[in-house]
Amino acid sequence: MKIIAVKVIVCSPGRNFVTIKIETDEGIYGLGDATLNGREKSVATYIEEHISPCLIGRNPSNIEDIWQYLYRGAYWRRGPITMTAIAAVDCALWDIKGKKANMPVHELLGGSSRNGVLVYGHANGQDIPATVDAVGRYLDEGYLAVRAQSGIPGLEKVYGIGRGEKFYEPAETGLPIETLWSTPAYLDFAPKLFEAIRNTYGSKPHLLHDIHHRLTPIEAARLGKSFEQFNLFWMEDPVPAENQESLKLIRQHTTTPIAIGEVFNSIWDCEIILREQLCDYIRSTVVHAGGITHLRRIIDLASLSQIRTGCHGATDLSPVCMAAALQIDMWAPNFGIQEYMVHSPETNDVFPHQYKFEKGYLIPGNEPGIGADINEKLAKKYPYKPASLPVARLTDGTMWNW
Ligand code: GCO
Ligand code: MG
Repeated sequence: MKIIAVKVIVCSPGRNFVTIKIETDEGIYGLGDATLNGREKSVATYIEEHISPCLIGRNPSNIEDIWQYLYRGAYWRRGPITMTAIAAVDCALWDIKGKKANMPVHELLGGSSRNGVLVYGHANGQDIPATVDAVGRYLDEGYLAVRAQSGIPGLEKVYGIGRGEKFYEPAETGLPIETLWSTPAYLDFAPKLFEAIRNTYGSKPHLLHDIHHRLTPIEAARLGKSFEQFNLFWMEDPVPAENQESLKLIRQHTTTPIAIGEVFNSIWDCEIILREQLCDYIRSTVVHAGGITHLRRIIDLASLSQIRTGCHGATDLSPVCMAAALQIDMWAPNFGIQEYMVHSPETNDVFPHQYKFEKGYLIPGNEPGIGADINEKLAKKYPYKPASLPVARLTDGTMWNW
């Protein structure tokens, strides 16, 4: 089998997506998500300029060799652009291998370890009562785990609070919008949100919360302690983790579980965290962490420290990424949970897929490959629109982490 074409499809059915389609001389093709929110064109160009020409004529069965070629052969290793581009190729090659073998990818990874993939949905509201109601709607729909984010009094445009309840999308057309952040206001407010949710729905639902890299380690330690009485499933990205050791301090002070890693792009970003058991869930997923081949290595290293998976699954990751992540989730012995934000109807039309939500779980189905496709004709109707993620400043104007 030979690769005869590599297409990069950029489209915007509700938001921007970059998709790679690798075609073979046997008529089988594979798909991979290459979307990096706000930097879509950089990845598209990287693939077109530096990857596509190297793939033509290669045997797509040699996934490992192609991965090593693209990683070692780049000389400039790692980084989100390179690793997203490699991830997309890797995912498309696994898709081809699955289709050729007539098996879903999880069968090739070692078979399924469970019947379905536990997912969490995103509830958000402008204030505590609205967020409590939003959590209730997810529970009514059968979700067993819900992430809750609320507006904070006095702060405009807080992370996680959407225009529509289900289709939260932080990237806005044009240049980055500026948002405000106040750590004291947040630390005072956040425990009250979870107190209200537990008082309304009791102890059973799994509750999650995303801090989105805003705190210092000692602040995160304090928040984790105040969350303990509400038994969170996790607190996510408490600190930016360029400094992996910074999580040690949080661990010494709180038993609130920690999830981290959606912005990591290789095993080297979490090596210390995983070896030293500094988190409980690793958030990396297929598209930003070097594909199925590399994510599997991260997951195996995590398993040595009883760290479980919690793959990123926001709407800026296309259904192609979600389908691939579900293949990993079905296999991973140390699976924890999968994030699941419902895509817009336009996105779902462009990316038909077989996974389905049932009673709190996603069921990936048994189609060969990863189980997602692209309608290229329809994709053409949604041209790329430049959009950026917001930035954040403290109330005195200092630049902060968004
Ligand atoms: C999450 C993430 C997202 C990111 C987004 C950035 O936990 O789902 O934090 O909301 O902000 O994916 O592109
Ligand atoms: Mg997050």
